[in-house]
Amino acid sequence: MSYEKVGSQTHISIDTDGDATADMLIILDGKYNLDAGDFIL
Ligand SMILES: [Ca+2]
Repeated sequence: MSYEKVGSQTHISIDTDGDATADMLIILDGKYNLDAGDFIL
């Protein structure tokens, strides 16, 4: 899982099958500093 700030949003990319290509993208409206502790996966 990784995230990047894009403009005024934060994009979270999640690779669910381990092939190094993101399969899910979550877009947060706003800029956030995230870490693994912010998620329950
Ligand atoms: Ca993948």
